[in-house]
Amino acid sequence: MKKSLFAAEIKVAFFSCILLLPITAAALEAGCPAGDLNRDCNVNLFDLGVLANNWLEVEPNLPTGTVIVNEVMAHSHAVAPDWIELYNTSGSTIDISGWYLSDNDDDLTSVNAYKIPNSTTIAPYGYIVFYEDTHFGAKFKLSENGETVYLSLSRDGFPFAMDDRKFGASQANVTFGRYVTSIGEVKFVAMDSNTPGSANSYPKVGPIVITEIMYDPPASWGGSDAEYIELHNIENYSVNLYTYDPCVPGDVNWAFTEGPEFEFPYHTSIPANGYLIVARDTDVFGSTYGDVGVDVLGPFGGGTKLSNDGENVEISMPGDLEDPNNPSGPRAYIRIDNVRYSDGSQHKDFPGLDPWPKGPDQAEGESLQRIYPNLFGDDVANWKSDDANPGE
Ligand SMILES: [Ca+2]
Ligand SMILES: [Ca+2]
Ligand SMILES: [Ca+2]
Ligand SMILES: [Ca+2]
Repeated sequence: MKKSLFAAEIKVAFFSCILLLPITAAALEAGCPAGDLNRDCNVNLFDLGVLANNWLEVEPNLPTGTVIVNEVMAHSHAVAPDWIELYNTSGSTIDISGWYLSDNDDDLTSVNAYKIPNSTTIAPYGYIVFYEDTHFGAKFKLSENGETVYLSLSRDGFPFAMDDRKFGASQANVTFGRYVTSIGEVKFVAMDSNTPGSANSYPKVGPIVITEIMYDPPASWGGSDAEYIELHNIENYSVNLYTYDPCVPGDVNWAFTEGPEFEFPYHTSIPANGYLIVARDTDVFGSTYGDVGVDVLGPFGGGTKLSNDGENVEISMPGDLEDPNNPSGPRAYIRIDNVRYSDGSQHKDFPGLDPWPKGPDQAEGESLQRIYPNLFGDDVANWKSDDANPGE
């Protein structure tokens, strides 16, 4: 009831204030759409909430994003609680008494939202951690298969979302945390170590990383049939691209969960510090590049190709079945590595200048190559264009 009243009231506000949209400098800098007021690069109900907040000139008059969801543990050890870390991005102490944590955007501030106790403040540039067992667990629990955490407050019965962070399925005892790339993109990714109450660690990298993407091979090589992805094991031990699930017979395979369709065949592994190629067409790969000295798997499924504009390529390991009693039903996958590459000319995604190298997009035999396998992969600063070198 309150929600529909809220929406109707906001609509009036939206149309009467349409010329006064307070587009934030941060949103423009980040290349987010006009109308994105809470810096999440989406235009949705939360932005209307921000607009209403500005229009009504009610408390708290705190810009959204001042206090943020900074790190989340959603898959703790059996006896340890899950937790949510908040960070105060400002130089002022902020009173968050009566604010809410929730995992449901239909219920930001009511029955299943956790209300932060009175006299709760966060110091300038400080952290605060809320635990499942002593704080929010009676209201909601975090899913190890991934979901969204919302930080909100309520004014006059209306919810205002201050920040939200979506995260994927998590490995046991691995947190998701906020990480800002070289060009200012905010990522919420698996962390190398857990840091409740302090600055986040570097992202978790490996054991398997994407090191080369040949997305636009020359026509004389076979065009898209000569596409491939190179994977690299950065560890000093062999890594199996399959896992055992007690709920199903046999093993469950790793797969590309974004990009070309491909599930790794039975008992694939990558040797210590070794490489593996996944080719769109293994015959064309062999005739084009010869024997590269490492295993070459393929083809991509369903006729899929690597986009010549750019896309997200993501390799994942199997997580839990959504329903343990239905072994053939849907399953969560845990991201191991990904890169959202571009071809250097997608100005719609990168207003001004697309920073990705143009070389791989020229169909002249260059590919996109990771510079440092041990550093975070989903950042343009870690990629260059160079002559194809599959298998090394
Ligand atoms: Ca932290
Ligand atoms: Ca292509
Ligand atoms: Ca292109
Ligand atoms: Ca290579």
